Amino acid sequence: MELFQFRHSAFCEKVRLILAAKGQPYDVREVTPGIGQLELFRLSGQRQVPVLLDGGETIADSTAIALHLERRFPDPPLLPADPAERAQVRLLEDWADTALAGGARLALLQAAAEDGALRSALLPVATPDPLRQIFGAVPSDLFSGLTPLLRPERLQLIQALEQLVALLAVRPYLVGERPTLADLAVAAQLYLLRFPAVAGLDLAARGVTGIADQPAFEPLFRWRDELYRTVGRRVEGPAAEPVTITVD
Ligand SMILES: N[C@@H](CCC(=O)N[C@@H](CS)C(=O)NCC(=O)O)C(=O)O
Repeated sequence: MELFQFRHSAFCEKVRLILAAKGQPYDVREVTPGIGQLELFRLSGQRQVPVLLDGGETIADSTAIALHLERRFPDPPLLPADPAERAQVRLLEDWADTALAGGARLALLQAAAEDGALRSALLPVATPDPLRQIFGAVPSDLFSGLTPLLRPERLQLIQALEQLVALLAVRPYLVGERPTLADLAVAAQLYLLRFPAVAGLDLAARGVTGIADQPAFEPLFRWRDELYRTVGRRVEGPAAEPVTITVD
């Protein structure tokens, strides 16, 4: 299988977590933003990552990929057999992919606006060093207009994280006694709030100030790190060189 991805995309991380949980090997194809996406469009009929190539099949969208992998590799199951639990998992996955994803993305945008080093660490792998330095050095006040806009979303995000902490204080996983797609979808979005070790040396353990370093959220990130160990999501080798996709 081949995964077309952006390295620091939470939706791509969701697919990488699912592939790890299923114990399936895959190759990573790092898509160059812009030009690579045009070619991705020719390949998949849309321009977003993740896209999974599996034999002759091209699957776009992390949920479609999750369902495909669940059918093809049913063991271990990431969707419970019990219909009510399964429904809970699907609802939580959808919440993670929408509300949580939106809040986490905005919070990271705000953090990157305030922190040049974080900004340059997040650039695509292909970015040449001089450009990376310039991007990191852009004065923070150029971005400061963002801050007031983000306040309600940030409050909503903090409240959601508090609910997750409360849930996970009394149970090992969000639904049932073993990891499900709900856990992986939530953990994938937490990637943006505090980067796990797999994000690489420049980013590991950094994240959104006020969340990544907030003691109240420590149990949530510990749960996330433990989940990575449980499903076997490990640090990959050196970051894949970006590939410009060619489609015949
Ligand atoms: N619903 C999609 C969302 C995928 C998505 O938002 N991908 C982003 C990266 S995190 C993307 O490709 N953005 C580039 C663009 O929209 O042009 C999924 O679950 O896979």
